[in-house]
Amino acid sequence: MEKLRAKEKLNPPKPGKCSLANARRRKDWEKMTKPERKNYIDAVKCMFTKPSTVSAEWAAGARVRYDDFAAIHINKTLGIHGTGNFLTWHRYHNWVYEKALREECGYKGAHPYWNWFKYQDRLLENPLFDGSDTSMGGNGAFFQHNGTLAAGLVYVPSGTGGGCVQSGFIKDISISLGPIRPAMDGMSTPVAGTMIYNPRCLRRDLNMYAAKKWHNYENLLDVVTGPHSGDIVTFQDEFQGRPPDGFLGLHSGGHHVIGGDNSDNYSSVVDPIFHFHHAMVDYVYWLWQALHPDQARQVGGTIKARSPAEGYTQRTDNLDLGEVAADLSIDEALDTLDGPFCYIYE
Ligand SMILES: [Cu+2]
Repeated sequence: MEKLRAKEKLNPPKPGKCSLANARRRKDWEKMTKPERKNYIDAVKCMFTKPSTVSAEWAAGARVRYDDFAAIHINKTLGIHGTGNFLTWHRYHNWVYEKALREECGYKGAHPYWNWFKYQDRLLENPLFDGSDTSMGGNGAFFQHNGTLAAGLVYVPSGTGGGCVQSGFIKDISISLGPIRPAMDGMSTPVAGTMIYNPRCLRRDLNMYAAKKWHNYENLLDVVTGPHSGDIVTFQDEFQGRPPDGFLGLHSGGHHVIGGDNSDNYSSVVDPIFHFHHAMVDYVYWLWQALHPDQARQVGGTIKARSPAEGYTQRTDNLDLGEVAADLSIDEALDTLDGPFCYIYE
């Protein structure tokens, strides 16, 4: 915050432009009032009733507006994970979703985030998952299974759920796309094509083993101020996780804290909790940028997941959201107070 203020003194915002004073403030779900949470939930329900806006040729299985955001993530999966555009692509995707909630579905606030660093050993008490009508739904029904093999490499023991979500508004919602590569044992057969319509309930397996192991302050400090914070490549690699070393880290670990449909790299976005998880990923990136002003605009890493064969990410590369939004260059996505964005975290 101090660094942001200092920066603003050097570059005072022009009238009508984004500044710290008029930026939207993204909050911890727990810090939002109940009417604010209900307003958010109503907007998500609306995304599941309005029709999809993308073409059937591109995403045949997309039925409702929500599916558009799942379809583009599925479509781009191999070019947005383990890559140099991971942080900015998900930042842009998250922001376009937030904008749709506001402009198409009556949401009044900024996108909330899931604070990973609380409730790790009592996930069902987290106001996000407590199953009340101001939560994003609770755990899945108990489903006997032998855990999850994250990224095909890291074993995560089963949680206490695994089946269909039983509480909150999510229990009445039907999801359309996926699974494509579910990593949880016993999950329904993957669909044959990535865009096939496969209506079903949403599954979760809330997992305290994963929450305690990866969502801890040690891992946070390591990437924001510690040994893995020095440059963008070191930061983003550690943040995303190193599955070959058995380390899922803050980002991948979080998908396995939710589990079930979230065990699927491609279609994890079918669970609306995805956007809370990625808002938190963005919060940590934003924090890292504020703490490392000299490295904040660095871009590094590869175009295809951890494979230099197709070259390295450049600031001029476009973040491609297909039919969901216009292209945005990585350069325009580096600052949350610039480009199309105007938000901060609190
Ligand atoms: Cu993703």
